[in-house]
Amino acid sequence: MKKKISIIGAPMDLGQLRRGVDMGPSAIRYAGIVDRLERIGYEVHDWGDIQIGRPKLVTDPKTGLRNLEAVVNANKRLAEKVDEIMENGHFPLVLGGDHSIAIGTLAGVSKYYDRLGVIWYDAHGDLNTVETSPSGNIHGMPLAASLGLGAKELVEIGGYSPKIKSENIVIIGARSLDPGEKQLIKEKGIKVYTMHEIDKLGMPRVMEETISYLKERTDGVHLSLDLDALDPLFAPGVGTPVVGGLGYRESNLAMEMLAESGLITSAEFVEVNPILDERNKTGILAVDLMGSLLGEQLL
Ligand code: 6HN
Ligand code: MN
Ligand code: MN
Ligand code: MN
Repeated sequence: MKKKISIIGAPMDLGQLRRGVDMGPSAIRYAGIVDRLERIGYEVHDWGDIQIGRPKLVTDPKTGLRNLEAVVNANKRLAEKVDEIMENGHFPLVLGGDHSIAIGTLAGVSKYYDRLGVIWYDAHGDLNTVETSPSGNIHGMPLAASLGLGAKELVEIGGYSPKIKSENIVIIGARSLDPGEKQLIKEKGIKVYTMHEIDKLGMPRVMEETISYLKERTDGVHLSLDLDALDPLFAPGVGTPVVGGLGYRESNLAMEMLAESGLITSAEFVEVNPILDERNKTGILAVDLMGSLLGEQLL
């Protein structure tokens, strides 16, 4: 893993309906991310936040898509910043914001790899398109958009498509998939560890399999971690909580195994909503997970 980390905040809340997730980057900073990474031994550069603005909330009457233009513009800015971080040879660590920002992160990262892998650690698949979305919320679409599916404006962010291939994705923690997402997963043969497989196999086996699967087929791996992958008991500060989720130690172990593997080349932590949180519990959890991912040792 690289010795220099660049942090960029994407205070985006336009990809869904619960206000407050725009404060996620602040909550994560106040939970001490910079100190934490410096103590591990990294040189940490905090690039601050990209501008989102305060546009009027809109829903397209034809497609049902919410705040498309604003989400596209912010993701273009994020993609440029992440690209610049990559150009400097630093490890990009993106703080969300709702999960729609993954489109911009991947647009910035993916052109540096021929075969970028993605670990999507999430209760959801985020594989909806205009046709399949039950909500019109773009935070339910970033993985589809990165595969080249869905609204053209989302797919073309960064000026190229697709950013990733379906065979280079591993989804971990899924327990709330919409009918169209299930169909797409089957059609494309996307590798998914739902809670059922995780319960049965245990996290160590799931991570061993994930790591060897991605190691043999990719030349870089992005971790997109949605805090709602964890059970709401541990991560109450998220906009779309789903019961029956991943545990605290289970998730730290997953991160520690990724650290040992040396596989991860960029990461984002999304959906921390301080308004819904309990005393920054979810922000602090995010920082714990980042520490584990980036090689913090218990002894
Ligand atoms: N997330 N599948 C639902 C939708 O509206 O498309 C929920 C999406 C949640 C997205 O948590 O990042
Ligand atoms: Mn998500
Ligand atoms: Mn690429
Ligand atoms: Mn989610």
